[in-house]
Amino acid sequence: MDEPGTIYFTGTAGAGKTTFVRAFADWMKSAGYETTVVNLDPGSESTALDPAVDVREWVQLADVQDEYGLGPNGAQVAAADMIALKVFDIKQAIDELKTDYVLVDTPGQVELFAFREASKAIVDALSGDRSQIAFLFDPALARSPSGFVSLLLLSATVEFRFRLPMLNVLTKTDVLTAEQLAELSRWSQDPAELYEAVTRESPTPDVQLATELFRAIESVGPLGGLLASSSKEGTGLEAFYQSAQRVFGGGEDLEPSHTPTPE
Ligand SMILES: Nc1nc2c(ncn2[C@@H]2O[C@H](COP(=O)(O)OP(=O)(O)O)[C@@H](O)[C@H]2O)c(=O)[nH]1
Ligand SMILES: [Mg+2]
Repeated sequence: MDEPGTIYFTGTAGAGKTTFVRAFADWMKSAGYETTVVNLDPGSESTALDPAVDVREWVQLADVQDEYGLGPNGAQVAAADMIALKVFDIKQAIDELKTDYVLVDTPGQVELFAFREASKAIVDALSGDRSQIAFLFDPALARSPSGFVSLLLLSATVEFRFRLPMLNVLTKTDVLTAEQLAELSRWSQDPAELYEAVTRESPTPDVQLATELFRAIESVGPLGGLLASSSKEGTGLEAFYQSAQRVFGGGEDLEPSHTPTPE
């Protein structure tokens, strides 16, 4: 069997990573595909995710805090390094399940995944080249032009750090009006529209900074479009699968491992 394809889900705290991983795993199952859900957050308190492989089996944030007398942030940093030491055990647990797709939920705060050397070591050891990263855009931030640009830059930073294919996903579209959604879609496709919105938002824009940032955004190219989804309403999950599959398989569809559930 080929190495499974692994998707890491990242984005700002509360962007909807854990909820999306669960919704997407359920959609995959109903479509007849097997996935392995992995929790990489040692401090996760979510009961909804139900991961098949859970890093908390090896490293628990509360224990790291107690043992080393650290606060939650210090403990997360220490825990990331401890997880890197356990990565071969984690990989073995994933490999034993032999599924085509591995979905990895990462710690709540994006910087823990994006800026720790340990994360790169973990990604290399778990999945090597058969990896991609889904960067989730929270509408609470993405709704304003400056928030949107900040998320694009953050996504580009993650891409720069990991050098892996990125899928940008807008979550929680159920909280947006149709007009807001259409506007975000235009911003994601047309830098000129976004530039215009940014300069409109701020009465005295720092023109030079905005112009330089836009040049960077255009040339690194994270404006490849934004997949819209709502985990609550179950929308955008099939489109996400198709985009992810294009990256992994060059477009070929997986063979369902069991009969899809009828709608
Ligand atoms: N309305 C709505 N809320 C959502 C959706 N997805 C997640 N949420 C809520 O957003 C909050 C953060 O979600 P969570 O998955 O824990 O985010 P994470 O920190 O990125 O893992 C929770 O209160 C979720 O219930 C969605 O599609 N629609
Ligand atoms: Mg989470």
